Amino acid sequence: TAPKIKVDFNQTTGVAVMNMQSPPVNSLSLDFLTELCIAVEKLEMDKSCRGLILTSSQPKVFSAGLDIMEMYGQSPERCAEFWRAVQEMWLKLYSSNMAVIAAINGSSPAGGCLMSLTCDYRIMADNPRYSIGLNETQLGIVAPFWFKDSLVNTVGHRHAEMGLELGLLYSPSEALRIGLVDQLVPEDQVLSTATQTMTKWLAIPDHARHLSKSMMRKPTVDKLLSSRESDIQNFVSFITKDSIQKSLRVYLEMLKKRKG
Ligand code: CO8
Repeated sequence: TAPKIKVDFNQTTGVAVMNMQSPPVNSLSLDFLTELCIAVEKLEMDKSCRGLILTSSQPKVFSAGLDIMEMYGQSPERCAEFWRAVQEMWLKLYSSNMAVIAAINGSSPAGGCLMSLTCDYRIMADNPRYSIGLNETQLGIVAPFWFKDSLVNTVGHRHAEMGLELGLLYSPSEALRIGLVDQLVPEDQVLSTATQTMTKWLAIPDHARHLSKSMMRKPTVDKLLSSRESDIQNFVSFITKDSIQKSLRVYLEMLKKRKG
């Protein structure tokens, strides 16, 4: 099968661009997450790689979030394996020593938003058709505490509370206003702006930036590290409930109907 992640590493600048290229919408399947984690780990171990830009090769979509088919009609064992991979993706990106910039060139709901939240800086295409947010409640599911923590750490308690309860998907300008993204640029400048911005982040001595990042993020990371297994159990028992499976089915049908 075709690779779902394409990495372009520029030796001269020390910056890697990670393109998500899993049609149609870069949904985060177990295979996708496994590939992504391996790619991040490789770059993390390469001391010459100091910056990472996350972006999408798919038109109009950064990432549609977790692959709903991984949560629908699957065995508890498979759900547990999937959830561990979601945790691993978050842990790797959120605690990366690299400067990580999200070049959000399309919609970024739920898990796509989570992935953006792990980055140090977010640049989004200024296209009102795109949206970003943790919309889990709209699917009848609930974002776990570390999704919530990532959001609180970025937009503060009040916007996180309202956004999570209502499952809000924000337009780029609303996202900028609440600080969910840091900058809006025309669609064709997202990647070039990310590259320019990276220069500024890499001008800071690595050790000082690492320690500052770690100081800000370690308590959030440690919280998940110390409760990984119970978080998996919570997910599995929640997602395999008949009522939740029914909500997911209704949502999937809505997605298909809305089409065309
Ligand atoms: N998973 C699986 N398939 C998906 C997903 C997804 N997340 N998103 C879209 N698809 C499928 C569609 O069903 C469609 O399939 P088909 O071609 O067979 O009909 C295909 O991808 C293309 O989708 P669209 O036609 O909708 O493409 P558009 O370009 O019009 O729109 C969007 C792109 C905006 C990304 C749109 O597809 C969308 O809104 N998708 C749903 C996004 C979403 O709500 N994701 C939430 C996933 S849940 C999550 O990430 C966190 C869960 C936390 C766990 C909670 C603990 C219990």
